[in-house]
Amino acid sequence: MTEKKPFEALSVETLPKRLGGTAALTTRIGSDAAQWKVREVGDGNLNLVFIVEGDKGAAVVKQALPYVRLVGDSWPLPLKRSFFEYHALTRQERRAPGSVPAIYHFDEDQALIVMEFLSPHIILRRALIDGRELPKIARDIGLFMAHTLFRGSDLSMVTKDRKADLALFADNVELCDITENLVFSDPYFDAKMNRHTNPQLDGLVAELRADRDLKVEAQRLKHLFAANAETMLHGDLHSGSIMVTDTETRMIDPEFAFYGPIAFDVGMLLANFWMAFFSQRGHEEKGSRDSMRAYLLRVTAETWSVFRAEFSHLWRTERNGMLYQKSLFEDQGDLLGSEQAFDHMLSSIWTDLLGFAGIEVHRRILGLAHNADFETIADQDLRARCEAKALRFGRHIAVNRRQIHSIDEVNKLAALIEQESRI
Ligand code: SR1
Ligand code: MG
Repeated sequence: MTEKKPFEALSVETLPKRLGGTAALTTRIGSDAAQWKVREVGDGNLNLVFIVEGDKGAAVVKQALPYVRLVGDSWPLPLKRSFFEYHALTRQERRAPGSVPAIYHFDEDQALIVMEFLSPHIILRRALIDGRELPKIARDIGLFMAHTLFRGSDLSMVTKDRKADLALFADNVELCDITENLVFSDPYFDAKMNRHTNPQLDGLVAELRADRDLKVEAQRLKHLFAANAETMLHGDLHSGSIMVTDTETRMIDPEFAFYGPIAFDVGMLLANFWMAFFSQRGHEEKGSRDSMRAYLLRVTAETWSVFRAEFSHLWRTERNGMLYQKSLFEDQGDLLGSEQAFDHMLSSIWTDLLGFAGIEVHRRILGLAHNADFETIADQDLRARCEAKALRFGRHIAVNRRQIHSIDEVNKLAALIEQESRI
């Protein structure tokens, strides 16, 4: 039996010595660890991320810390999130081949994953801030969501396997707790770690925190998030969790994975496109972003349309799980029954994703974890104007989600709010 070593955080200095004997790494990047070049590049809220280059190639080493990096050791966070990330990545690769980085090695005790170095990929959020119109993201992300969300559910999986996974990911308690508080509750009261652009947004923030309909809706969505264990979610699918080139899209960082509602991943993702849209006004130093704004609205429409079409295709071709069995519908010649059931399901996903999207917009402007889309706007008044529009948009789609029936309707609303001048 190999001896269990106590956890120790890696550093640029210690990494070559500690991982120099790891065959999964040395065979790919070169065995002379003394020659490795190591950089720590983690810019997320939680973990260490190293790029390690050797004479044969490069790899990424991601290591969890026993606390929230953004806040420090006053907020402990279990290392086991690395275990959930590893298991989520292996499932995503099976369900949506080629959509996540290849995994070379996992060390549970050291909470570290060695994976493919994606180059020349950059973080999608950065690309959108820079005004890059990437041609493939809508299609790639729409397909990724349809494949992972359908194939991780009772529509597709053997029920015994799904229940085993449900139990496995149910232990990702602390990361769910972060979402439950930071996304669904903290933005709507004066929680300790909240911050917002002040004093410019003070009035609007007070208005939103006094908005009974909004608070009730946020709690109904939290209830759905906590109780509707429908599929294995990525759990944190925002534009900072996606790496892109003009021709490739990869999803990273599924450490928040757990069994929850299909609409959560889709809503969070679309919210990040809508936030990118509202933030463009703050990035016009080098010229108008009209074209970028139009592009972003097209991307939301195309992502939803690709997701819907692929989900429908999987419904017809891969519905082999215990839900809505073919024996009740297609096998009896009742194609209309199958379509009726599908329409119900899709319509719930649509209504719920609007709610999750609205709430995600709010938490990125009112809570602890903000977005670079807005944060990099140096002029505070301009930033507040962009944020205020996004906040009003988020409130509208969350509270009125049952009365909104198409993505065009949502995008028209976004375009209208974008034209407003009030704060
Ligand atoms: C304390 S963690 C804050 C946020 O960072 C992660 O990326 C998640 O989005 C989480 O809500
Ligand atoms: Mg992350």
